[in-house]
Amino acid sequence: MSKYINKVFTGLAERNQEQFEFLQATKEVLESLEPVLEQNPEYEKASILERLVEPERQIMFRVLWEDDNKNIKVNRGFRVQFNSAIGPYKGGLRFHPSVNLSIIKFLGFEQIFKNALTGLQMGGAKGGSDFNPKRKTDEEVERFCQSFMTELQRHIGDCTDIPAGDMGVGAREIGYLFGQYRKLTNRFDGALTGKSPGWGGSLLRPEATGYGVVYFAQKMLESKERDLQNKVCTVSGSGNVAIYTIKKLEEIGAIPVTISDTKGAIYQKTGINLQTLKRIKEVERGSLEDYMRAHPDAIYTPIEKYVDHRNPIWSVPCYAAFPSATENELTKEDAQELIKNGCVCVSEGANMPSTPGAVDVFLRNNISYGPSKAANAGGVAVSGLEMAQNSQRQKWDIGRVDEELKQIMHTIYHNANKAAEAYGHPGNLIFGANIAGFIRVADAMLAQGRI
Ligand code: NDP
Ligand code: 2IT
Repeated sequence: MSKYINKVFTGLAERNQEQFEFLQATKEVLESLEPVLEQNPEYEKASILERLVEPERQIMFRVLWEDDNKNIKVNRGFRVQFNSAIGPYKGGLRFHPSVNLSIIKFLGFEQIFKNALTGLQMGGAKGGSDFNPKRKTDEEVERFCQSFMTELQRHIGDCTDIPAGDMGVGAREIGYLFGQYRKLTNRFDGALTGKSPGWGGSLLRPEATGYGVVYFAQKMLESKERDLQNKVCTVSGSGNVAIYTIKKLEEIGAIPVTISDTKGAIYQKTGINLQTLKRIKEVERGSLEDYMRAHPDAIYTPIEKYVDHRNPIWSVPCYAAFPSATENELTKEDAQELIKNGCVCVSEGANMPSTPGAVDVFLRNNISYGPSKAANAGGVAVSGLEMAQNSQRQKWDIGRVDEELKQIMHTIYHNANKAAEAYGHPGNLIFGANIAGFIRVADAMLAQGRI
């Protein structure tokens, strides 16, 4: 770390003690910017780093709702509007009991660079709540979403800030949130993305993150004259990102053999059955224990049986791995195990799923490693396309959206690769993605003055 970067990070760490995820994400980005700052002293002169790590606005609010027994419940709501130099704030909402300011800030910070990489006009933001949608009735989720939006609506808008889904926020939640937004503002506009295609949503938005992760992996492998055809792949998670990663992998002839959730992990040698998975997770909102009833040939390991708390998925020999559950789910030991068993590619669906130790192992072994802010940008990219369709009051056909998504993922790969090379770290896409995203945002900040 250079003296300037070290000073910025030390100050940040002092001001944000205990925000471990936020400091992990900022440290990784700041470290990779050293060669850029050396060659471009104007960034330091304009204190771009100090400005970049401080959110433009952070909103925290009380969310009061009634459960089905008329008990009053109180949750905490968040929206961190991190940076709007290249477009209105944009990023998902996460409903999960683990949500706190550190997690929302790390996700919002990552979103700045991810959104810049898409080439679209979107700033970075993230929000959510520590509300747990699990085992809640539809009516309870509806009341929570209405209360959450009663506050959030004053801070968002199609030219200001455009939230979408993330963990725990899917089509059902976006529906309730949009209904309340429309009622309170008297506007039908594109202030949320991930809407249903029947009322303003884009085709392919549900599939976009998972499809994009696979397109990115294909691009990385193509540069080494490799592909995924007939290759065994491991996937973690079993939500939106995991499901559509698996769907695309099947479509291109790869064999995804694992899934996991908060209760355990499944290994099915012959390949995961997408229909069963979709039924359990999208319709019944159940757990993977139920998967075994339909597929007794699969192997289920409940979380209590994990050895040393390690997910058994990463010990399954595979050609490519797609971590798609949550942050820091893949450790240094998992990474070593993957490499030992012949894995040549990791494309990250979740945000920051690999610990710094795991990333280090991937880089030292020179595998094709697609960091989350590049590899999973397909979701927000199609959100950006949904915004474009809403502004035009038009609906594009699925072929057009898929073609644009593919193009965007390919461009992200090329730009990250080019930046990594230009700044002395050829092949290192974590450097490349951070640098390419940074330059676009930093130049916009410079051009727009001292604000
Ligand atoms: P979902 O809520 O649809 O699914 C999350 C999945 O991960 C569930 O299967 C959940 O299990 C599992 N999970 C969550 N926490 C843990 C944990 N601590 N240990 C093991 N499993 C866990 O979320 P998404 O698929 O949308 O999001 C997954 C990841 O992808 C997140 O990191 C998110 O930020 C990222 N992402 C999402 C995008 C999107 O468009 N949705 C876009 C880009 C990134 P269970 O079913 O038991 O709850
Ligand atoms: O992490 C992410 O990129 C998302 N959850 C998607 C955000 C969006 O605005 O579509």
